[in-house]
Amino acid sequence: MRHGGQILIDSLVALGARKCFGVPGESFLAVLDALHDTAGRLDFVNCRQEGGAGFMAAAWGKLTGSPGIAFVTRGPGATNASIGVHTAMQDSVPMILFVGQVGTAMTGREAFQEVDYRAMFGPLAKWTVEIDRIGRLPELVARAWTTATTGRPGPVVVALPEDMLSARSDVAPLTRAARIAPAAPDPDAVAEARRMLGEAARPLILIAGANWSGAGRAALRAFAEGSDIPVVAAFRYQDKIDNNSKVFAGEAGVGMPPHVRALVSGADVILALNTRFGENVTGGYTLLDVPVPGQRVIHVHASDREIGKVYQPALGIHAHHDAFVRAVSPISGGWAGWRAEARAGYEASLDVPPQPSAVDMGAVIAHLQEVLPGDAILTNGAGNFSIWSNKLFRYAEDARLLAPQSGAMGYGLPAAIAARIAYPDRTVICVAGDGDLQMTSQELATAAQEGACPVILVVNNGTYGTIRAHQERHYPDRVSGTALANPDFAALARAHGFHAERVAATADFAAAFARALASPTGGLLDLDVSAEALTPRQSLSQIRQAGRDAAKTA
Ligand SMILES: Cc1ncc(C[n+]2csc(CCOP(=O)(O)OP(=O)(O)O)c2C)c(N)n1
Ligand SMILES: [Mg+2]
Repeated sequence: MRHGGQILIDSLVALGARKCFGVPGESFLAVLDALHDTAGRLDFVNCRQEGGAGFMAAAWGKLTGSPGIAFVTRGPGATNASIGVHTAMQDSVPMILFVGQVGTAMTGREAFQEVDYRAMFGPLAKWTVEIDRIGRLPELVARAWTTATTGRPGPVVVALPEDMLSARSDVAPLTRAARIAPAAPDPDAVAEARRMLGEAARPLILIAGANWSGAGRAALRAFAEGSDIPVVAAFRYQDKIDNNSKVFAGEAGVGMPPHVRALVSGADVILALNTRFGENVTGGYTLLDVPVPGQRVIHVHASDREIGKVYQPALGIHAHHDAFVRAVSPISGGWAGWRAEARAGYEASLDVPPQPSAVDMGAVIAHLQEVLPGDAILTNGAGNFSIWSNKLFRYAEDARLLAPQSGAMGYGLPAAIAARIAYPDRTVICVAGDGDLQMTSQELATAAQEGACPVILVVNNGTYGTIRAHQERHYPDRVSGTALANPDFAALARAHGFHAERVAATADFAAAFARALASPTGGLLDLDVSAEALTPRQSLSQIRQAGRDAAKTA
């Protein structure tokens, strides 16, 4: 006989879970008890806030392809963790959030910290379940795992009433994970896709999603390069193809560069691989018409629920993108000129003028590009600062970007910690805004406790700059609710054992970065960046002036 906590934890070990993230709660003591016996096989990472734990689990899922596991307590823990669930959903990455629940004898009375999780997480998660019979624990945990990882991957929430964990049962835990071969495309559909692409004058490949295998990425590159078709990556998925490839043409995300807009709207056939047609990739649903775009879209997706969700494709192929790119052979369409023009647009977009700032982020990114190892992992949350590491850093074959499609501030630091835990030998750089970092800066303590400290670059401009920019554009000269009086970030990091420095001039960055990188206890560099340098090509004053001009003509 085992208690429910043991049945659950033994099952997760059998499924392949190695780490779980969370904040303890009295609602899942039996789980913590079971984890006492799995040290070194399945470890609990003690976080400081469930939002951090949720982000770590979402980032783990994105980076490893295996569900990121989080355990949080009922009510307050669940509500804190919900940001991770939302982010995993928008990112389409596998995650399982286990939440405590009141005992089944008192369900529905609004008992202490009770929440109806099916109602709460219904629209946030891919699936939510509450276990109400201990004998069904293995069945439902297995289903949670396969649901999180198949089709369009996503977050699953599993609620665990206290008595489901404390009761004992002789039900056998899971002993292995299901083996599921990815859906392969119908050969006729592959031939049809080749024929449609062959007829195109301006074909484009649009890639998205985290769940690409190494073989899939190699096949994608071989197909695109062999056919001379430009590749655009959806918002924050530019790390899925070597940015040095002659076919890579940029990112269709927030602040989409004009050459990418022109590519998406000007293409006549778009091969969309694993793409969820969200607001950002479509330029607010303007670059492709809803529901039938002028471009002929070939939409390849492993989930039937994504095909035709927004756009009616000219050809929908219900198959895994990895399997599709392995099945399709290159086409000679005479597109070298079109492809070269797309590439030239991307390369020109990397050229930025010197910035009006003590520390010039253009120079910082150029330095990172020079010194970071090829398999570095970069992370960020949300804010204008992310333009630098998202749009202006070139991701080589093995480099990875962990950045939330949900636009959630605070993701960067927890994601960097998860990355350091998943890959202790890789260099992990968190690029954070001053506002962004303070959403989850308490996780500095988690990093230190785990010995999983990244290097953090704080783009410190003393403002919620993104919102300030919108403010000046729409309500010029009326700054409201966007100024930040910040703590001494270097002192804060030092208090957690990090090596930390304030960098007040561009010329000091290289040496400071070398010291931060060399520190075994992680590093934080507080960069003196002017609010004037809010975007690479338009200063805050210019944004304000444009706002004033618009107000005058309105
Ligand atoms: C959790 C969350 N809250 C609020 C927002 C709205 N928001 C988007 S960017 C931003 C400001 C970011 O400030 P900072 O991190 O300092 O970056 P900056 O724009 O100054 O570069 C805010 C408040 C958000 N995206 N996520
Ligand atoms: Mg800021």
